[in-house]
Amino acid sequence: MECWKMTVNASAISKATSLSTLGCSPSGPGDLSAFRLDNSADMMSSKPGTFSIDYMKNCFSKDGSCFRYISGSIHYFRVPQIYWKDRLKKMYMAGLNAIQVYVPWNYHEMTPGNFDFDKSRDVEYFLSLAQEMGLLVILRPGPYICAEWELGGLPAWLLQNATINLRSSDTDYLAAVDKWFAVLLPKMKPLMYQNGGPIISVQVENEYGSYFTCDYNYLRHLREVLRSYLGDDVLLFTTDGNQVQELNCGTLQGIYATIDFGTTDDISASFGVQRQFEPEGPLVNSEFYVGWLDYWGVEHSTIPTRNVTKMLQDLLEIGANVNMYMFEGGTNFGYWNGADYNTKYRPITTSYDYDAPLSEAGDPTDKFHAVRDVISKFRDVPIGPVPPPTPKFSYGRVTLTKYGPLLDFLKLLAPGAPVNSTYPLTFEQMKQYFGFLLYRTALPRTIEKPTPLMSALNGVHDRGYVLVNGVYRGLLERDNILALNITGCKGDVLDILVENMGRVNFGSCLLDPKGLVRNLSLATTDLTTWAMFSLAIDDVIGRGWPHSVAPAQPPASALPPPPAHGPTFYYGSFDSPKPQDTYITLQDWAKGQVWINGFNVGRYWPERGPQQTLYVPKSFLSDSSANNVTVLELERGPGNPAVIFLDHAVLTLKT
Ligand code: NDJ
Repeated sequence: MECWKMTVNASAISKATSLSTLGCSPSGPGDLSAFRLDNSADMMSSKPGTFSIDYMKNCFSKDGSCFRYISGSIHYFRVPQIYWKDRLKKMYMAGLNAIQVYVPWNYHEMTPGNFDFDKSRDVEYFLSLAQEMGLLVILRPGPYICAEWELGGLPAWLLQNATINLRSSDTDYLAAVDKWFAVLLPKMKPLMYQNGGPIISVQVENEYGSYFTCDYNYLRHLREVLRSYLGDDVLLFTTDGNQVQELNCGTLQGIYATIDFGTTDDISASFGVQRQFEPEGPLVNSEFYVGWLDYWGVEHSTIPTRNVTKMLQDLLEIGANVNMYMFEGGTNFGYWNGADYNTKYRPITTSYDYDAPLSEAGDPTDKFHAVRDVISKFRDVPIGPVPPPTPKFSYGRVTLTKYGPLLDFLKLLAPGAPVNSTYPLTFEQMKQYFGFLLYRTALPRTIEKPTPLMSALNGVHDRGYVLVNGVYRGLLERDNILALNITGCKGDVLDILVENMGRVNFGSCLLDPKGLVRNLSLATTDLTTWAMFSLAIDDVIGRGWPHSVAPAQPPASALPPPPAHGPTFYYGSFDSPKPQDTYITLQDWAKGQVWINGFNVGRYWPERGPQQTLYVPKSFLSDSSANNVTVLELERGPGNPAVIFLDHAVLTLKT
């Protein structure tokens, strides 16, 4: 796999352009009052329903008057639908006048040609709520969005085409993009500001200048498609890092160039770079990092509030437009997290708390109030109480029962015949895009002495749980554990349950197929004659299994002797007559996936951390019947299996 990354040389940028020459205030950066938003100006506007750039006054022009946005990012796909209004209200109360929103293609077109805009995917409803709340919208429809989201928002089914060149003018890729935009953009058109809706501007691609292809024809194509659906008066913009070489490849004539940077960057140098590409027009930091993302195995990221408020104040003082990324992070429910690849595969946690002003569960933090205080110096923040944190409840300890090893339920989980192939097929070739796939073969010879089962070419994407004749032998892990000693007799069944931990969303290694993507060998012998079972675990659990059919755990005497380690299902239940948000924790467990009432809450991995709890919104719970908890533990469950529901999140590494 060819991996290429743009090197970023921060020192290459001259600081010659000082803040005083950058301000977009007609009266100079010292005079902050010039930037106070004055809604009455909108009432007297001479060009109602217009949103454009005033190159003379170095500002956006809304209805004919200078306008500056103070915005925050929120992703509807990471927030339970019942809470959309609550989160938007809190953002409005923080003093924001806009939100910035990605649209993840893969969330809406899970399989080619099947589009889903219902319920949690109802982006039009989300945007109309924003408008109701008095928030404008900066829309980022991709098609690539990055965002620590599975494959940066691109559908994994694109990878069925082995030669596809993502994020380029490759005709196969563009044909798929065009079909998607032909569905999405007509839905966005009535929501454009020019048509009475909240969308003031639309981003083209995402930080395209950091991607190696540097294909202007691709950007040109997107520009034309966006214009053709949304109108020639749509304000298009790009966002890139704050380095010249990034804007070189990421910008295009007719699309306004903006940049992104965080609290450790230099405002003056950064905007100096924007000014090289946009000598006039508003200064825009499209992603001001007020927090940061988390990887499994790395301490929870935090950005100190004082650094955020200091830079926010500086940005607002010079009249810059700013979008805070993220203002509300939310959760990568299910299998939706992305990953980075930077010498090593680094998956993102289920929590996307992001140390944002609103916590993962949408609660105002100290950072929220500090940010609101800064904003209040520049515009009137709405009067009235900020909505309080949503109530949390600690449902306590819930005992689980071991239901049985995954292999015992193969007929149920994989009702169709397995696919046979000499060499292993990937998830994408199997048309299963998420979750778990089972690979089965037979040992080609008797191995008495421990012999390495090897993934010499690092081809287990991303974790493989190995069983011989149903007995768990250990695991292989991408970039980490490439060999596992096993023994067995000729003809013994070798099973490898492969877990997809989320596709790479950033950098040049976007081609990140899952499963056994290279041959496995037993010492030097390549293993062949595979049977592959697509597992519909989520469908089956979504239909109520195993609770719907589960007998109580067999009496202890009838249980087979341990070890019952390896991929195993557990189940249990608890009541919540008055459902409230809660957090589930699985402290003595190793690694796995949790469902509550069929909702895939996400991945747990307490040993790796930092995330120790999973957010369970009250909408996943029932007020009238027992709540079903289902756990798929992949390595080893505890002796006394139980989960604990807490009333607070724990996102820090175990000490
Ligand atoms: O546009 C990107 C956004 O979607 C910019 N970011 C954000 C980080 O949260 C997010 O992905 C970057 N991501 S630069 C790459 C992180 C690599 C360390």
